[in-house]
Amino acid sequence: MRTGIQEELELYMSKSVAQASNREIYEALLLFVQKLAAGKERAAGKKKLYYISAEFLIGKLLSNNMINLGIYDEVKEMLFQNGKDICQIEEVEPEPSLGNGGLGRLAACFLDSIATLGLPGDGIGLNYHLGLFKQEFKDHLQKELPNPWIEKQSWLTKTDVVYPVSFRGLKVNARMYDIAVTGYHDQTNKLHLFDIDSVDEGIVEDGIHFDKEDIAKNLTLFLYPDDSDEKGRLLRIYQQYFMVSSAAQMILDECVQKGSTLYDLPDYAVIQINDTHPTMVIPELIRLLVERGLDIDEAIDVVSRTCAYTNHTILAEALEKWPIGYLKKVVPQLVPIIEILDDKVRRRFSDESTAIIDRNDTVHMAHIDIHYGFSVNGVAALHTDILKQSELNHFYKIYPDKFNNKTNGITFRRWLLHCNPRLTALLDETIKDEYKEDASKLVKLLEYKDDETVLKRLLEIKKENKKDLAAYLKETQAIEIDADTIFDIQVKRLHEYKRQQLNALYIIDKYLEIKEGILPKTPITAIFGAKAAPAYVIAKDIIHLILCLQEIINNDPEVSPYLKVVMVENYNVTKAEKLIPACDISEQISLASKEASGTGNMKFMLNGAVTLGTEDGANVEIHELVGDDNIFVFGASSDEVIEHYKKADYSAKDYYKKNPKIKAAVDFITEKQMMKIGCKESLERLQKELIGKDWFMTFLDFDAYKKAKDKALAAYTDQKEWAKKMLVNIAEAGYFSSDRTIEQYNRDIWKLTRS
Ligand code: 26Q
Repeated sequence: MRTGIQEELELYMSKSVAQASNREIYEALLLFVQKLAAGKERAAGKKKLYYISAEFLIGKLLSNNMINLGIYDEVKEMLFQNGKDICQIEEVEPEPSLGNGGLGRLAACFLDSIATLGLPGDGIGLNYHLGLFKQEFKDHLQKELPNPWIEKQSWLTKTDVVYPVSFRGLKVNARMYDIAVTGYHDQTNKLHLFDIDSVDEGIVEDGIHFDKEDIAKNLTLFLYPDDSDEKGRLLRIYQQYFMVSSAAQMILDECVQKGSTLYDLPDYAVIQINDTHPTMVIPELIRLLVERGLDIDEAIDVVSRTCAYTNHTILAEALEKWPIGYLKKVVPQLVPIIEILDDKVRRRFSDESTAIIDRNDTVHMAHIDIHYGFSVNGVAALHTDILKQSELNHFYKIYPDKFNNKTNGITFRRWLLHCNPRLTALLDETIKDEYKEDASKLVKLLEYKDDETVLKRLLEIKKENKKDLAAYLKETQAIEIDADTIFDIQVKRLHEYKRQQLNALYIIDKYLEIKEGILPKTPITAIFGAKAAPAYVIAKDIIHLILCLQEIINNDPEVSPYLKVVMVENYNVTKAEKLIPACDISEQISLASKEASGTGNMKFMLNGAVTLGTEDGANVEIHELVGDDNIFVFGASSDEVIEHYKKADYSAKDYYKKNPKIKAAVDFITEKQMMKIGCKESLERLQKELIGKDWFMTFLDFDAYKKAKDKALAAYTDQKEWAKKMLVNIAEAGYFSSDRTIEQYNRDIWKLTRS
């Protein structure tokens, strides 16, 4: 059949598909998909959700949109008939890098599910021109480069909607750009990204350096530029206020247009505040409502019934606190309002720890959200419990009813249908395609637990995916790996609490064992992918360590047949889509109590990897679902860890002295062969940090990690039993669909009616 799609594309391109270049086809498809999405119904209703987030890590959109619009298979076939490969056309699309990691990716999964469920809800964020930096490796070090992603033809639609935003001594215009968010099947929503016309990419010099004070030119240039100095932190406040002031104006406009008197704002709008980054929307809305005639108490009451807050971290250093002086410098108009909010809190509660402005004149953003929002949620059961019982216990005592849990989820459209077509096909054949609408139906796969053919197919699919990944890594990084080895993967942002260093120490230990003649039964390929914040010195040292290990181990002919190390460059959503379907062992080894949820853990599980993890974040819920036989858990519990911090009784040095394996691995970091290729300063600093501090207790779990990992590696040799573990993981992953998460947000917090 010569489809309508082909005709339309050829009209756009003025040439036949067969003769067009991949880029021409990509651009024509983009126009076609945009037109199709524009024709879809917008989810509507009296009340609407506004999901405000400084990050939306949406990934490439072409294939995802085509899947959601139901034309992917048809387009793929049509291209194939014309001698074109859809995968190569996907390669043309740049990935928008509008997020750091989990929090941004979660926002993107949520938009997909909100549209899919037909709920009226839009995303609001910023249009960073150069996004998060692009990572390159040079001399075994991370180098940061700008990552331009906006091309002449892109998914962004420029609108005529413009709002004035005032800073101290500077007034700018915020222009709204829109990206259509297609749901699976018929509904679409929008992602609104605000920007200013005067941004100038020309001010970037030498990597990602630029003049941090030239706000008119740099405001939406990068995602969270370096906040290690005051100028960077001030720029962050400029960005945040720019985002929320535009958002607040837009929300009020839309609500008034729909008939709101503003006194009834909560009937028209619910605002989900994604971590504390958009917190200033609370005082900004109050300010605007007062400007429009409400008295301050009414305004505070209305806003408090409109805003809800999601917490994504318990790490003290990630909880935003700003000196009031910063706010006076950038947004003096908010300061009197924040002072009133603080005053009201102080009148009601004598407990200093719940104040908004503390004794040092520092504003605690989360405290604004908790006092002046109607809901506070954590992102996994354990995380919410820790918030209630320790981290935010003082608030929980005041507002027990505000606290609730919403365990994170992922969209199966991207993280199964799109990234793993082979597994999708097997599921379609076995359990039929009901699971695409209702992820809980995946459990039907359990009926095939003893079906030899299905188990064999699962292993074959994994092998094919591993071969694809091996080919990709050979092409992109000239690294050769073997699909017959175990693919053990840890991909996520580099942070000490995530403990990539624990994995690296294990690798050193294994290297030393192999050198002694103790050989693993199945060879191991240890794969990492991680970006480190540009100013996070120890994180960059850990990347350096892994890159040095990669060079030494892969070039050692005695060791490399049994062990290889790969550090994937510039880990991002696109690379995740290639890595995750090819994984055997999913490394989720954060120090218990520190990883709020994790969402990579869910993506790996869904694609048939077996988790090696601590009882942290959503790993706990994965464990409960799959049972002891289908996961490898290890390490200190969150209670034990919290107790260690309380008593301050963990001493890395004691472990180093008493445990010969730990000592040998840590000593290796600065041994001759490492120093020969590595940077002395960096390796010594890391070693010293580990022995002298090790704030995230790497050594505490070393023995348990080694034992659990060796057990997992041994289990892999029984392929049939392993395939059963894969099957149970896939079957039980339904719970982690973001459709379930969004249903729960809507049931308990948003209360939107479906159109
Ligand atoms: C804070 C202050 C100053 C500068 C930057 C920041 C900052 C920036 C980004 C703080 C936090 C973030 C991002 C946090 C994040 O990604 N959190 C992750 O959220 C996921 C979704 O809920 C969870 O699954 C992860 O466990 C959590 O780490």
